[in-house]
Amino acid sequence: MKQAYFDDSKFGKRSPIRKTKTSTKRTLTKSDGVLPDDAIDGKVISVVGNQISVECFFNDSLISVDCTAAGRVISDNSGTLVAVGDLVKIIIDEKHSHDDKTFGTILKIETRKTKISRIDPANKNREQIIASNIDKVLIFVSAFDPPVNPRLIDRFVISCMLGKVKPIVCINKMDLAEEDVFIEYFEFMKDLSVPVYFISVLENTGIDKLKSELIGFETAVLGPSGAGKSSLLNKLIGDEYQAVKEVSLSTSKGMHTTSFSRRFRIPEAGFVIDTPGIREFGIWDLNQDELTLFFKDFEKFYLDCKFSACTHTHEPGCAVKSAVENGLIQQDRYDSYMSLFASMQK
Ligand SMILES: Nc1nc2c(ncn2[C@@H]2O[C@H](COP(=O)(O)OP(=O)(O)OP(=O)(O)O)[C@@H](O)[C@H]2O)c(=O)[nH]1
Ligand SMILES: [Mg+2]
Ligand SMILES: [Zn+2]
Repeated sequence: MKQAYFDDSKFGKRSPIRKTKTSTKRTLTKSDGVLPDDAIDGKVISVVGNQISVECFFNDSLISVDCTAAGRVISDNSGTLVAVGDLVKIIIDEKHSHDDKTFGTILKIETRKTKISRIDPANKNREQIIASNIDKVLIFVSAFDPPVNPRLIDRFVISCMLGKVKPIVCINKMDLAEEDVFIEYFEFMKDLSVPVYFISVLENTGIDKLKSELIGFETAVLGPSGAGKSSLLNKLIGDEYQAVKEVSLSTSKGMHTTSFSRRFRIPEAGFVIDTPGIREFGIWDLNQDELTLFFKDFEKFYLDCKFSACTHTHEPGCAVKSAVENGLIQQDRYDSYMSLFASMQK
């Protein structure tokens, strides 16, 4: 009989341990923490409150383990303690496990290689990790109902760059929109090296091209509620997805709205993470002086600004502002810059 345990005495004062119950304070530095011999590697596939589903190999088979975090967890990550995509060390609680369910405890969270995060809407001083260790983020919006929100897309793109993740933009519900207008509008994304796909899940157009961007990669799908994220994943994944949907339906009073993030295997290869609709998206950890670096489409203009430290907000002789006046930069794009600039700390 082995019990999930964690021996505090193995860690010195400078250990990167995060208390999970009594404190959210970080005390994170290097440590030579030793884990129990029977700790195994796993990957977080969903987090619902403090119920964490971890996939791992145990007795030569791939299983899903229902985990909770230990009272103290080793992690040198910032923000949310456990996020979908995290690589973890767990120990299986054999005493309480049975044929149908395996339980376990998370002892350690490995350093996140990439992430997509935002300012926690419930606490502006905290970083909320939406997904970690992903290759790409599919910024998924619809042309209509809900309409495109260019500022939200710009924020997602910047956060991807900060989190070392490749952004891809997808505009769904093109069955309801004029294609030419949208294609022209998103031209500037070329300067940012961000691919843009125009699709209709309903009419099954553009899906194959988009799919080839996802196969073999780990991708988080993010966007506003109702854009059609789950409809797309339903199409890409099929049966496994349906099974989860049935479960969430019974708990959400018949609504189709996704209420928690979950990782799914793409049958051909790779993974996608379905996430709940996002209403607010505040960029974590970016200050005003760095903002222009993320507006690469402004680059060909701002070298000509009169002042080298031009912020492109009020200065005379600003080449960015002239480009906006001459229609070389879209007004929307500039408004996006201004709105972000105003929302940021110096
Ligand atoms: N016209 C049209 N409707 C679509 C298309 N794709 C999805 N829808 C509809 O849009 C609605 C929302 O779809 P969902 O897939 O639940 O949207 P979601 O992005 O997962 O929403 P949340 O889970 O709330 O974040 C559903 O009624 C879909 O049938 C499309 O290509 N065209
Ligand atoms: Mg959904
Ligand atoms: Zn300027």
